[in-house]
Amino acid sequence: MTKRWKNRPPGSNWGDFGVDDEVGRLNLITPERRLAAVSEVRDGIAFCLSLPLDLPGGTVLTPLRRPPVRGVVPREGDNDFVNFPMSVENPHWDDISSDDYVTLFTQYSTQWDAFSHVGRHFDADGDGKAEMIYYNGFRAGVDVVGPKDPEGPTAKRLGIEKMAETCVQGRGVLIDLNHYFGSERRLVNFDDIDRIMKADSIVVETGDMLCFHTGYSQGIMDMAGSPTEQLLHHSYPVLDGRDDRLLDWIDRTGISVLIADNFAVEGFPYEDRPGLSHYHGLPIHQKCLVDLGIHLGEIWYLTPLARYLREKKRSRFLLTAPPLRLPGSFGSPATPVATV
Ligand code: UVW
Repeated sequence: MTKRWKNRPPGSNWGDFGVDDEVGRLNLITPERRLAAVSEVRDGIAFCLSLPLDLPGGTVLTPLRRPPVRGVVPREGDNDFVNFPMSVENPHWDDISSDDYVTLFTQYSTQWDAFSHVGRHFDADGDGKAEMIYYNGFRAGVDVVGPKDPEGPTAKRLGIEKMAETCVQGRGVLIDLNHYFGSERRLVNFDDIDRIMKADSIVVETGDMLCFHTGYSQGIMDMAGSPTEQLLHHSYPVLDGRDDRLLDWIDRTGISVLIADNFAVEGFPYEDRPGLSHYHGLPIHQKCLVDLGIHLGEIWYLTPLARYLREKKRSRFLLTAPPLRLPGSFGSPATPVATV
């Protein structure tokens, strides 16, 4: 394959997993590391780490993403495909059956970000002008195309199906911010995380799938479909993407993916930076999705797992979390499972 870039962003790992790589740090989940993850299963208990996909409810979180709309498939005569008597097709059959369809905003609820979800303006081809690029130098308008493209809208490269094909199974490690910070909105920096990891004896190793529990999704559950602006935008901890030591730590840990139970992992939107003409709106998204090939999981439901782990003085578990194998998609709902 030909290299599609001359310059790679400083601090990025483009090309390190191959010039054509589309799964980034998921390459680090080797068979040996998956076996080590399986050895974390001691009690045989499984946790569903997804919210019901019709939560948070409404469009207060963002008007751009709407709740799922379900419908039923019409069938012969006056019948819908609900409790449909199959004798209509064959008088000898006594079965009944139901089928439905759904219009799903892939990032409305518990979800994964694909690498085609966030890119940036960067001069990768060295012509002196910034172009729009994604992880490993894949290009907007070429590899990720919109509805005006005859094949679009789709990610011809970096679609979420690439992630699904890896199965996304490895060792989960949970850091419990909620235990220390409660429901207070605050930006969590490297020092905060370092302190908590020492207090809770947490070690993160290469290939680990790192989860931050903030309590946000429990807040969503408690509001049962009618969440307030205060809860969704002004409560619970968020990571401080403007802390360079935190960004550096995310890189150095060797984590394969980064997950949180909040909206965007990080504190989006940040305050404006007067005097700067250009800066990242989502620095953790940039570091992870664009520079390092680390998928982000968002709005996961981590509270019951976090409580269990704290009671048992544990932080590790087996995590199985594939997205939908939906070709070309920029993100996907997920129903992750933690086994402890
Ligand atoms: C934001 O929209 C801020 O984050 P994401 O697109 O990853 O959900």
